[in-house]
Amino acid sequence: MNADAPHPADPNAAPAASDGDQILGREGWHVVHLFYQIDRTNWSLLSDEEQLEAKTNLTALIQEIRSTESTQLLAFSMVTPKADLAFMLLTADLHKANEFEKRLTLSLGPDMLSPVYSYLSMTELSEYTTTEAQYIEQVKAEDGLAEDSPEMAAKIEEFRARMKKYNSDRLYPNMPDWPVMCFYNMSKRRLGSAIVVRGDSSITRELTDNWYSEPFEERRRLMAGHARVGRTFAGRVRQLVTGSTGLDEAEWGVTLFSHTAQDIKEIVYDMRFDEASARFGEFGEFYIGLQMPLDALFRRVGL
Ligand code: 76R
Repeated sequence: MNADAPHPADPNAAPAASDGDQILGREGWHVVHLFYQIDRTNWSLLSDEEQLEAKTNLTALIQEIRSTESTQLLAFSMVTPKADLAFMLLTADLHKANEFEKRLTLSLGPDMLSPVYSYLSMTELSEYTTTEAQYIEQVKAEDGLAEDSPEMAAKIEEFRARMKKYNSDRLYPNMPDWPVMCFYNMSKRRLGSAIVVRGDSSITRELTDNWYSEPFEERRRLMAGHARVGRTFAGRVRQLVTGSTGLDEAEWGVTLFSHTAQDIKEIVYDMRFDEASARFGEFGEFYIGLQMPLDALFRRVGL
């Protein structure tokens, strides 16, 4: 190669284009799940020094991303050959998400990491959380407190603090370092109406399940049932449900963390019986990964 020829783009060089501009949500973070296969042939063609340099590059990039404000990066060794290696990136600015994603893909050199699956979503608040007015009604009914009593004022104060923390945990989650990660996408069924031809040849139109045609109160009731099942896994499963309607293939990304694969299997199984999932749940492919320190991860995936 001509020594004067321009160098191939340094994957770790910061790009100029997005600097200064930011694409932020009104609230919350962008979330990108990235799944890669390692090209074993290309990797084996590198010398020991080149392999070491490539790994040093990737390590430096991961550290840079992890030290970026309002940004988290998790790395996984994937179980089963659907993918070898995966990252989950949470960051405020979509330009940053895009930049980091491109640089991660090139971090070991060209054609070393081939994307096999990816998912773009955003953290979001739930539509169905209890409002202050609902909470007041609940306390009035359950504890018999008057609306203007000091006890009620204290309860409301407590409720506000709890909701503030709860909402902030949903929008700006602190991701756990629990070893087992499960990712899949999910949509709520929307079949609309169907024409049904009866045995006597009469034709009728029957409404079939469509989440988006259900009234809000019904959706809220269903989600409350869903949350009740979820809470039986408190301490065993941590979940982050991120919205992806209009951003990717399905309507949500579901990321679960646990200490054993069995807990994942059990929560997903139990949820299937809950009306919200039984009637309305539609699921994409499941990906299971293991979270571990980088040096162990590199060894595990054969880098
Ligand atoms: O966030 C909350 O705790 C409030 C209640 C709640 C909402 C609004 C909640 C609780 N979820 C909510 C929303 Mn969930 N969740 C899933 C799956 O595999 C399946 O069948 C479903 C995949 C799991 C395993 C899970 C776990 N959840 C949602 C939504 C958005 C629906 C919408 O907005 O229309 C989806 C797609 C979804 C899916 N959920 C919980 C859990 C768990 C463990 C909880 C309890 C959390 C806790 O109280 O600690």
